[in-house]
Amino acid sequence: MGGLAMGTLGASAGYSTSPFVATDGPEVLAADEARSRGPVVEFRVEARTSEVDLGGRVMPAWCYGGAIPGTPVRVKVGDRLKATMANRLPHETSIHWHGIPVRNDADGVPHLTQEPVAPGADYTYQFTATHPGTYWFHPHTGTQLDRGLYSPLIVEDPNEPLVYDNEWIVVLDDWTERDPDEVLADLEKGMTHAGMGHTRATSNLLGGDAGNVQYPYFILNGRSPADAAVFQAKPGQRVRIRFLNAGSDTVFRVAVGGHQMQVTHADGYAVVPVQTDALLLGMGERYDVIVTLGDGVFPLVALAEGKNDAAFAIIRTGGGEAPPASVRPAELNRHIVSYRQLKPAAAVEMQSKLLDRSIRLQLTGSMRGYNWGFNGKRFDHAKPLKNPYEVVIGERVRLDFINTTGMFHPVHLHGHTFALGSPAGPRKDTAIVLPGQVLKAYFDADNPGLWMIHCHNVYHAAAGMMAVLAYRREA
Ligand SMILES: [Cu+2]
Repeated sequence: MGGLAMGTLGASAGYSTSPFVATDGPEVLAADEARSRGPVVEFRVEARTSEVDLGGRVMPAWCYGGAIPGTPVRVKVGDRLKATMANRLPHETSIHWHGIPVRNDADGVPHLTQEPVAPGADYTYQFTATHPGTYWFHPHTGTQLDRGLYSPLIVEDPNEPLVYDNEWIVVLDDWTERDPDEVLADLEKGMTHAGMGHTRATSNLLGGDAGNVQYPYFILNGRSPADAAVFQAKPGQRVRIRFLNAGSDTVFRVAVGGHQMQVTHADGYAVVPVQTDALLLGMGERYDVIVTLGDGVFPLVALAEGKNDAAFAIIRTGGGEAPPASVRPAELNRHIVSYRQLKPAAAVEMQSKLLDRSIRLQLTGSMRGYNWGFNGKRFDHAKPLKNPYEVVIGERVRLDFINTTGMFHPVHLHGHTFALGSPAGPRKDTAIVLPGQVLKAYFDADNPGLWMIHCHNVYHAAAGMMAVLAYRREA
């Protein structure tokens, strides 16, 4: 147990001599104090090896609590979480709470915000659930996420303004029996599409190259199409669906046959409701939608973009034959809501303020060298503070992601939620940058610490497309 006794790492990161705040420094503690506090809610997460049944095929996996996805954790906004992770894996690990502006020393980045948790050890994270929404947690070590370690984290709002009858969580993932570390080694050797032979995954929606890894399975709530989940409801009911892409190398295009979806939240933050036929989810992205259900049996299809396969579930409100897993509803090829069409709800719109700092982050690298990075530099996992990007507390900051590569990248910022495109844009923590595109992400530097910026393709991140955003100590 060492969750709160973090002084050593802060010191080894050089609190007394470093120009940057320590992960448990006074600025970090002051920001944490200022956040709303509810009751302490304790829970325990066991990371362990297991076997999962993906519809008749039993395969080894690493997961939280022995299941894929791990059992969703539900808390209320303002709750002060005290989460103990028991590491029963044969490897060191940690947990990152994706999308939550945690206290910096609870962010779960090994060698940056904590020392890795050794096999057999426990570690306690403490942070406040500051904002309602759909979040999730996963490791931040190498390719561990692709072994099945992920779980939804739902922060409920006691004054929830949305009205609905049912709520479903839909977690999407790409799955292979291969050891992800071997897949990464193949990619680093220059096998440009590991396991894919000469097949290239391509998608116009993603500007070309749609992924590097061949997955034999695409799973929805841990189930392959052969053993699809069945969601039950009554005709006319309004259901809130929380979609989460926990995949490592796959974008999903999602639709419900015979239905439109009303998008209500992006990455946990409310948007002005907008109707769409389909959604595109990059790795790490979440959308909440409301669907008013018809009478019958309907397919929920999550196309693995560019990969000629899909994850699948069935929605049943009445009698009739279930559609086959091969069905491809017309909605998939109709309107797909774009970032531009998303507007933040008034309550979560960023206030206008003069820009204090912009940080240029050119996305660099190629499949051939597998040398993914920012500004030509690959992240050095052993020396995370080697080339940090600096901010000062209180600044309005803009990150300019400039994709000079031939491939899309879902970029993710820890500890903050940004406004996408302009300060009036939707609030998100993860967004796809297409090849040749520039994506601007505005945020307020209000959560001091050392935070990762990285691509959420776990293979790209492991290969080096990561950087650290470091708050300077106040003079
Ligand atoms: Cu990437």
